[in-house]
Amino acid sequence: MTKMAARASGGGAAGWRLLLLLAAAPAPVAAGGMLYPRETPSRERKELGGLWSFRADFSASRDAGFMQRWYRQPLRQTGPVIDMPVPASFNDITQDPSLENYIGWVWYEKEVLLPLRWLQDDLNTRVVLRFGSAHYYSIVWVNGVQVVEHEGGHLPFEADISSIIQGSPGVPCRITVALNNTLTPHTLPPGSIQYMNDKTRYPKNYFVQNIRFDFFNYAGIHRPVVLYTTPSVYIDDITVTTTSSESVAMVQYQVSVVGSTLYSLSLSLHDQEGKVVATGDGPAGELKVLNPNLWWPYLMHENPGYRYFLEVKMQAQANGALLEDVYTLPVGIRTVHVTSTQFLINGRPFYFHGVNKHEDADIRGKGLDWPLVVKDFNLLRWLGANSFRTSHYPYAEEIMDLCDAYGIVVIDECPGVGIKMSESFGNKSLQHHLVVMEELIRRDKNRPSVVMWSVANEPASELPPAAYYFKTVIAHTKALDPSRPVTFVTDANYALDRGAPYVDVICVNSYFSWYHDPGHLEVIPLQLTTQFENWYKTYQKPIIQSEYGADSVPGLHSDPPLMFSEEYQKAMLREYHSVFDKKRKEYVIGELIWNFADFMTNQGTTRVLGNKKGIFTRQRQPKSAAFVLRERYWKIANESSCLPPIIKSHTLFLK
Ligand code: BDP
Repeated sequence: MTKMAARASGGGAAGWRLLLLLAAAPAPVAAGGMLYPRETPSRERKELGGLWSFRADFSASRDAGFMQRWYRQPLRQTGPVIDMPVPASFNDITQDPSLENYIGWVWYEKEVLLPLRWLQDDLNTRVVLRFGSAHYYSIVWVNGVQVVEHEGGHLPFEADISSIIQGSPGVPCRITVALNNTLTPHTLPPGSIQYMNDKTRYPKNYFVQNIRFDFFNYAGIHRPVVLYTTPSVYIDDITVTTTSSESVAMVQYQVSVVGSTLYSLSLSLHDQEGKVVATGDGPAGELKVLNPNLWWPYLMHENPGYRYFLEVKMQAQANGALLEDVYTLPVGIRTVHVTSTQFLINGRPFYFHGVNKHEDADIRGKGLDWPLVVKDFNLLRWLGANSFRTSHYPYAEEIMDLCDAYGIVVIDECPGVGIKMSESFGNKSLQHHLVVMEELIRRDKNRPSVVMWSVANEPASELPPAAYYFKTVIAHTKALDPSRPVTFVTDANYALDRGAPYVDVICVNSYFSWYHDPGHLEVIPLQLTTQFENWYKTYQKPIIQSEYGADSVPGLHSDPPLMFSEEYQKAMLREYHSVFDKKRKEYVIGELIWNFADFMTNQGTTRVLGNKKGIFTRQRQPKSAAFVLRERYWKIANESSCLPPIIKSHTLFLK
């Protein structure tokens, strides 16, 4: 849909080399666990956020950093560096337009002094360097030694650096990161570099990066970087699933330990008061919880987001010492089922009244920012939203933690957005997509808030190879996690979509009166009704309106409503809502507005400093549409027949 023109001093053969580095890299495999680094009696954590040294490689081939091995010395000795905040995107931090639109390798560096005790008992302490995410392709060195390489911008990766840092107490350890934001037809999301060789129209060495998705391709170290420790024999992964009836719940667990085969495991499940409600031992088993407090979505129960805490203790003999590792995992007990007309959470019909979001804000771009995160959750709850989709990539673990804690239901989407080119449906892309799903599920599998996986947004699912592609990705996802339904979000014609046969829930986007019949609000009732009926007739699966929306420029008014005015956005909502209200009595199970807030996109003739379909501005102030939606969501929450009787009358839900 949109294209980004990026000026750079590379191009032609130079640009080719820039891509070559990506192509030569080994495909990552999602092996082992990826537990969130929590402090426990056996684990310490050191935050590496703050200012890092930064240098973009402006050399013609973008490969000076590799040619001159910038990782072998302090970055400042290789040339000029600037301060760069972490976490943050680098694009909007300076006044330099060439950095804003930069494509290629950038370099980050941080020097860290490690606590002496991490270095003393070298055989028994394991030190791990973990990145919450960095966009898009990362190579990491510690003291000049490469420790990890990772493809993909929205998921964590880590490296055991114990052996590299041993024996140098008092000497800072130097962490160097090379990061490349180039997208190719086989990355997720895909993109392509286009060289402009017509010398009469473009300067020498000119190239652009084309993308087929509608948000700015922010790059940088976007999420927290931490060092954490474990004993050398450690709990590597925990997998929990739950089943329940009214009076009893079962928590099935699996624990994997790395570093020794001789260990013992004991588990205890604590309620929110700290009381032990069940115990177990061994690497796999089942815990029985009597009269469980179930995990309920926000607005479906007076105490939503109830989490137990599973304390896992491991003991092992190693190197003549008794090692103990402890990890505490929050656990929500809930079930999810899909019928041909309903989405059931704990056996009760759940109606998604929520939003689509982006990780996006002024200055920090896609960098995790606590004030913004907490503000957004306060706005969601003010709005009466019970759910969101992580359009169009996995969000930060810190955000997902709050969804678990507040009972905000999540459709967890991978970065499969803009899969439009036929080359992006080949085996290379498919294999990478499978790995990304492995990484996503490994990270989020234990989260009660995650009720469904979305493997893509608006792919060209009418193309012939899409059938095999989505059949394979969805089957793989279900094999990795049989406990959750799987979908992808479509804007294809119901009769032509080749991926829809494999999904559990139909998620459909439409922009009647906006991209189709612009200005004609009166066509919405007929077109939307037809849309729902066609999809349902074809598949007999429940349907979520996963996007609908209209741009509005805050403060622009027009009555009668004209496009881009606040009134038009409101009027569009009302037309859609009247159809939702009819169809939710049948098989429509949700409505997610596009979008929660305005967000940055590439420049283009249809974007005025970004996409303005937010019901909040980019600075999180409400437009008129936010009040319409708020009224509606609270009404649904209070009156919906899907709520248990106790909730319907509960004053807690008064705004
Ligand atoms: C939809 C896309 C979304 C866009 C939106 C729009 O899924 O990413 O931002 O259109 O154009 O098709 O506003």
